[in-house]
Amino acid sequence: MPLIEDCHVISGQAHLPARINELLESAPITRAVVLRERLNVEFPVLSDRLSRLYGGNKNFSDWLNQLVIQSLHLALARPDDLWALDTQRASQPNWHLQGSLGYCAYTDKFAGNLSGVRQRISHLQELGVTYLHLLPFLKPGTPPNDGGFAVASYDEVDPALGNNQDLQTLTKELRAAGISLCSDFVLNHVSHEHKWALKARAGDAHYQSYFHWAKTSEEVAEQEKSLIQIFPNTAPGNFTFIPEVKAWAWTTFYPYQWDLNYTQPDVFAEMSQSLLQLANLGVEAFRLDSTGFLWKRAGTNCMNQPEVHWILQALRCITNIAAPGVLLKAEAIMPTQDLPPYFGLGDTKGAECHVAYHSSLMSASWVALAEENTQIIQDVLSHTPALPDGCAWMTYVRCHDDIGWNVLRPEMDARGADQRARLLHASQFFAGKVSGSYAQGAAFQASDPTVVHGNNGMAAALVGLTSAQTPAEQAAAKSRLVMMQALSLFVGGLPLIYMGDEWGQGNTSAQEIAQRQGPDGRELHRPMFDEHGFANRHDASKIQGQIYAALRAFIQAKKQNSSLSATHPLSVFNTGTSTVLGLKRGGNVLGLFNFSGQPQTLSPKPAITQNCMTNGTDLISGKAIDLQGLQLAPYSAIWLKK
Ligand code: OTU
Repeated sequence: MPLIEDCHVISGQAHLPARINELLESAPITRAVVLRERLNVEFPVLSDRLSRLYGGNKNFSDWLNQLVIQSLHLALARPDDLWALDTQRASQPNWHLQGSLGYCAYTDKFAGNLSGVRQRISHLQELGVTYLHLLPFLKPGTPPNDGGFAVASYDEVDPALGNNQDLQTLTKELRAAGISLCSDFVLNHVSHEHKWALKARAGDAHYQSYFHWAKTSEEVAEQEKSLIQIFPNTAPGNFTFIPEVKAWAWTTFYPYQWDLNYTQPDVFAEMSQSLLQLANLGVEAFRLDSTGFLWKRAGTNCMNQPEVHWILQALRCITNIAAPGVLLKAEAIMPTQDLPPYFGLGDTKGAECHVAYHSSLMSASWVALAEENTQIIQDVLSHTPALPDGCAWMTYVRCHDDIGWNVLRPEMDARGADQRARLLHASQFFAGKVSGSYAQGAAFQASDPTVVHGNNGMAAALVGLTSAQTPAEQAAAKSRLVMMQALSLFVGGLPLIYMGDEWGQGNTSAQEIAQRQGPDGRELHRPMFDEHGFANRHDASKIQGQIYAALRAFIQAKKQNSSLSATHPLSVFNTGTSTVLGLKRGGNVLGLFNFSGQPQTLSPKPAITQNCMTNGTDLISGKAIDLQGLQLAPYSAIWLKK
């Protein structure tokens, strides 16, 4: 693809349009010099990606220049401390990979409001958190609003949680404590109460072009043929009739979430500027919600289209220009093979997101637990490539969404036509519908009992902690929970712990769910943070204290041993039995994860010696370990170093 005409790179210097040069000449010299350096690198790439998307529009060059100028104004307005952070991070591309730990919470359920979160900073520090993802805190539409994922204004904090000043104060305090704040950036859709949607509804043709419309029911039916359903029970279909417009708005998620039309360049321009404004309030990371859906192409499932990657790469260029310390995280809940492009690997090569959720690994670890067999994890890892410098997987055991099973279809299909039944089994297992199941979760969005979709429930409920009747059952549940977390910690560049999982909080009570707006099954794992359970976290006689201590030991081991860092390559270690997953980090660290409820003895010598690691020191107990004949307790995780 050609670069646009007015941008040539002459001996390492991008030739910048006159208006951009004028702005830089009038800017304070120290910032102007740095911005010019950044533009030298980023402007050619930005021009290229945006010309692929919008180059056919007649005012493209003016539009592009305007976008860059607005971004430069925001770069010039960037507070000094954030500007300094940008500079520091630019020289350390792996800054977010050193001993990182994420934590994810709802502001209201965790701490009341944004100011309340400040009172929790010591709790986060005690756990070792370096990255805090607060679920949507921008002004949402009137409930139901999909837990805030229907945003009515990207420029203001939800008044129920505070104001922009509170956000700025919080980000500063977190930063001083070594914690980066991550905000959701819901860029696929807006609330039907967002001003663009209101104007579109009122007949404004410009704002109507911000959305996708189907004019007839036949057109809707035709499109639906190739689309999937995200919420088949609570929001069937992908279109919603808007009487004022006499057309159907494209609504992939809930009817009140209108998908944005990224063929309209103003949508890209407005969203990218909102992101930079939030970055200037101190938000250090953005979770780019539902990125897979950003581009529609008739006749396809409208997921992961190449244009999605041009959009994200252009966004990366803009942050690299105006806020390079900011981290972009792709929330693309997609099969393993579709994930590498979000890091800029594959056909759509180019710098893209720094982090992406490894949802396949998450779902696979739950299937493995239900099956007491780790084959599916090994299959997923074999499709997981090494990442470019500065990139990391976000690993996790649970989050605010359901565990989606369909991301594992490709791995199952590759094993045989009958293998998808394993996903149905896992789903029923975690819904507590299989005999012998200890789980107290629930199926999500599956009206037909033979169709698998997702499962809800807090980790503690899924591993059997809340159903445990005896000390032995409780101990087994605790081991399952800690092992699952130890796996996430071992694999992740940026492992994420979901609110309450650090001490084993259970599901939201039925009573509490009944009081909430909207019939969404995911409320099951969105409880109010339980102060009583939390207060037991240092009490070794209580299960909460035991979980917390065991988890912290792994967190500390990871922080203290740089050889566990995700900058070292990960490979599968053949343990000789598929009930025990073996993973190697670099050349001298090994993780063993026994997914079976039975003790396992590692015996087959050839498998172990082939792996060139026969002994080591247990990173938790400090004891010397010989792999030959090693006894692994049920559901145990062992990390050892040669
Ligand atoms: C994301 O999720 C959010 O995490 C959900 O909480 C929102 O409901 C949704 O977007 C809409 O904003 O498809 O690729 O439970 O995994 O909806 C992103 C289903 C998504 C989620 C799915 C999801």
